Amino acid sequence: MQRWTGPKLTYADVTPKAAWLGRRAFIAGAAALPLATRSAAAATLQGKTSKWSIDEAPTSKADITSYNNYYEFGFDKEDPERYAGKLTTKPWSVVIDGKVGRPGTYGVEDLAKPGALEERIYRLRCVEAWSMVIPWIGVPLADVIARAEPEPGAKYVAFETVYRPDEMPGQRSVFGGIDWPYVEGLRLDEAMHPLTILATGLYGEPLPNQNGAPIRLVVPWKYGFKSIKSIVRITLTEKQPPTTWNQLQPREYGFYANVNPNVSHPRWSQATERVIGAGVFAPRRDTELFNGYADAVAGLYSGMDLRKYY
Ligand SMILES: Nc1nc2c(c(=O)[nH]1)N[C@H]1C(S)=C(S)[C@@H](COP(=O)(O)O)O[C@H]1N2
Ligand SMILES: [Mo]
Repeated sequence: MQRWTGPKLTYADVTPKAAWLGRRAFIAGAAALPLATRSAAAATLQGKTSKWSIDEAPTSKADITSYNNYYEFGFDKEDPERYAGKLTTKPWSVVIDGKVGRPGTYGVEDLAKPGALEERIYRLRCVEAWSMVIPWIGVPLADVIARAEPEPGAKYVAFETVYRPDEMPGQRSVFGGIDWPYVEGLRLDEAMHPLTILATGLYGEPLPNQNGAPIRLVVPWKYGFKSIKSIVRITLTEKQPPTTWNQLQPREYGFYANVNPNVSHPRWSQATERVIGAGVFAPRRDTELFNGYADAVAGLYSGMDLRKYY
């Protein structure tokens, strides 16, 4: 059996689950286990390695799946893990419509075909000033959009999360003032950028519900709230679509939401971030412009005032 497809080993390929507790545990655990045991723990969702992955140790699977923002299941970080199990994710389809030549309804397996999956190890920076490194499995959004054949008038892409108040307690709550379903959007060129993916897995397994199963957006150079979970509709539009956090607090959350250490949130600095899993005594990390992806994406915003278009 082929255990990896590229020259670079991936964490999902070689890391036994028992050792998914951080880098030191990984090194000690992996070295202590025979090769057969390691391959027995191999991924159930294989993704080809990608040049877009960063070379940083991922946050532990335990932290990635227990410290979440998914307001449909509650406002506390532990709520999504506790309550998201109720969400039915099979079958699941995604409508692609709007300014496209080939609108349609697609199953998740069709949008993210097993043979097309890639592993993308990305930094995730939440607007709340904490960060993780997550080994996603997914496909470039550009490929999905190209199949739908965008029309010349298409300038933006709107995304919508499932609306299912019977399975999502947060959608039954009037607190917080969110107008469900959660919606997000990108400019078409941002959506077509090779870093932008639709993820269906992490750590070599299908996405846990709390992380946005069965399919969610990941845009690593933007604050985490842009990376909308459990998507049921993707619509190409001519006008900039409304987005949930911008509608709720337009002064605090913009449409662009590019990670930027120089533009503070009105209520806190964005200059540094707390690294989840690094321990209570670890220093905060300096936040990087575009979350460290400036070389790849700064060109999308040339000539734009990033203070105005926050
Ligand atoms: N539908 C939906 N998508 C969402 C959210 C949400 O509350 N609802 N939270 C966002 C925020 S604020 C962040 S930081 C990321 C967190 O993703 P993770 O829990 O997989 O780390 O999901 C984003 N996507
Ligand atoms: Mo976030």
